[in-house]
Amino acid sequence: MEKKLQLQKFVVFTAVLLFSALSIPPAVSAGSVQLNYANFPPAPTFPCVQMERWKGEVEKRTAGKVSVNTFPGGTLLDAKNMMDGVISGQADIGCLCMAYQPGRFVLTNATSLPLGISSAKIGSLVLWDLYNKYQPESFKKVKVLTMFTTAPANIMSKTAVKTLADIKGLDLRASGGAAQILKAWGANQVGMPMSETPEALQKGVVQGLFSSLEVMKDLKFAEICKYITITDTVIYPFAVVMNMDRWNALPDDVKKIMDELGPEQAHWTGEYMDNHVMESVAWSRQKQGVEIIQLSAEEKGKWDALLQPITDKWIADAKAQGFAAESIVKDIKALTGKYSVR
Ligand code: DTR
Repeated sequence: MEKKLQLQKFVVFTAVLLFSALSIPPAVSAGSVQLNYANFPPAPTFPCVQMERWKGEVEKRTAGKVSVNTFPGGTLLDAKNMMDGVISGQADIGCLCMAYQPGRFVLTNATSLPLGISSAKIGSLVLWDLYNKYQPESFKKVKVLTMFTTAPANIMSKTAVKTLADIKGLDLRASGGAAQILKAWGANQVGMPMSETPEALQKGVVQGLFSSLEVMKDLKFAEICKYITITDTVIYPFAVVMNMDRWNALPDDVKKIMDELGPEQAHWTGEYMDNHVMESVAWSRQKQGVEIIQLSAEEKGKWDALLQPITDKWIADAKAQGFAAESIVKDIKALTGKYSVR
């Protein structure tokens, strides 16, 4: 009798266990595909804002089939390891600033030449078209999910810069193509990724920086740099890349959604960046007492004249490496014209 009861209890117990196991949704119900997305700068900066927007859109459009875990602030991959870290699969997706490896992304970095791209939106559309036209070798090992650019770069400094004499010998942090520009103006260019800049400014390693102005607010540089000199010079190209095996393993409908999102994300990020620069400048003036310096027409003429040889030098160097350098520059100018009149 006792034994029979025990057996009955066992059967009921097993049945309950089986039933509940079958009715519990699988552990990965948040998304059957989980992707890790690495980014190098801190969360409030624009590369991370666009990352969260992309994550939101992908999760929404795939109805939860894909979930994206984001890693801002270099917690998964830092600025200089981004491309190789994605190629080797340390992260599934990574966001990189091409200027940090100028020799690696020669073709797309040509958008950083002083060619008169006046906004992040125009820059992003130009870059996306340029990439698709030339399909550069440097991105062959990854799937490119989107590309976008910053707004034009300006000088943010602790002391006022109104003339070439003021910038002479000034230690300014900048990356990539901007190095040649600052050198041409006589500054002492100090190269480092944006992620290292707050500390360098605080410690006095540099007296300012050259970049797009949204960082005055996002990284609170306005608390240290009380002057902005408007030069509206170069934009910086960025790419969001995905590990090729992870991409190939995605279901076709997910691939389609991500492909459609590519140009849309470029456009969204460009617009976000342009609007955010305006907010940042207004905040810097109103809340931080930052002075905005406009160079006089005569002074600006002198500054621009010093930049003219830079594009010619890029053409000569890129040609020597086998790039269709003249056509690339011609295309950038034509695309800039096309998107500027919209
Ligand atoms: N101008 C480049 C890229 C850049 C501009 N804003 C941000 C914010 C966060 C990271 C990178 C950038 C630069 O100076 O590094």
